[in-house]
Amino acid sequence: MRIKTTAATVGLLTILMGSTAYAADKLTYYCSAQEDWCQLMANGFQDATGIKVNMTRKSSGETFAQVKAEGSNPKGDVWWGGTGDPHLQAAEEGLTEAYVTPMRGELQDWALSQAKSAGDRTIGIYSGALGYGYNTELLAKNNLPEPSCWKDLLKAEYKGHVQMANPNSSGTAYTTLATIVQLFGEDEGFEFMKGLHKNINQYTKSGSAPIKAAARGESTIGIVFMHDAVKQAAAGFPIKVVAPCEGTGYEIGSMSIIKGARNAESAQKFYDWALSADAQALALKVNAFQVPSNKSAPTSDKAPDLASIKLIDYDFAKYGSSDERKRLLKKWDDEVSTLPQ
Ligand code: S7P
Repeated sequence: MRIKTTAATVGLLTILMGSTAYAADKLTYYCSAQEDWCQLMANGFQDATGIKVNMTRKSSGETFAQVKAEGSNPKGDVWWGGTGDPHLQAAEEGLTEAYVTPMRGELQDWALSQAKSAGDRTIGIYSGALGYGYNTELLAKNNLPEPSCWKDLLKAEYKGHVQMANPNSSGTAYTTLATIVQLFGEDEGFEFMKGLHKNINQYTKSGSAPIKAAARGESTIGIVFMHDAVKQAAAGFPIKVVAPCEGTGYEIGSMSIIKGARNAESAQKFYDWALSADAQALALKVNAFQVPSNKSAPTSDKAPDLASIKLIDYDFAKYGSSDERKRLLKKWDDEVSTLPQ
């Protein structure tokens, strides 16, 4: 058969070829780490590949909700950063795509075990321990004792001085809730959350906001990942970082390709690049002090030393499961957040 070349067919071919090339050259990237790191990763990938990146930053729980809401008409291609639990939930709910990266040989075991428990629908990109930080000047000004344990935060003298995020929107705060339940058991853990509620001045949307408020002197104590508190101290704010004496939980910050991604090829390229030592080295440019998952990526001596922190054996499979995350969040909503302060 001979195709008659007309201006119309040439036009159509140009549009089709153009749109194919264009589809391979862009990436819609959802990011749940700190804004400055998200932006640096977007620019770094764009510079390394020429692929145009459109980035949106939201907290972990919020991004999960967005990916779920868009499930029947996905708009995002890759979700990078944020705590692992909502990534695991997304994997279980079939919202993300399995992908076996050729970068596996360069990664820490904990990054691979995250992938294994999700049937390769997610993977670990960094790790970090939960704790809290406080403003040393405000503490002294208010004649408050130095806290060093989780249970210290329940003391009546800290009323109105403690800030944490809302566990529905924030992966950091969900990690806090799951950590307290694992440390003290569910009944005592919820009693702890109720006691803590009396001292909370605000539940923020974003997980790192409480330590930024402490750094600015707007609040005294912020429950956050320790690396987020170190970042404020490294910026020169009077923040002391605490690894709670009873022990603490930790995160495996994760990355997932969104099911039905319109730019699947770009998403896989981003995934492989983000696991490289060079891409992970970018973290230090923005004082992101998590432990990188690539064994050759550099770390800072300012970063919390996970080996010297009493870490619990955080049950990622259980607390990242859809039923358990929904159940705990509903219980916190019903039994804690509604209590008077
Ligand atoms: O990049 C810092 C960090 O703490 O942010 C992530 C966090 O989940 C995002 O904030 P939300 O708590 O608001 O979800 C962590 O994964 C990461 O370590």
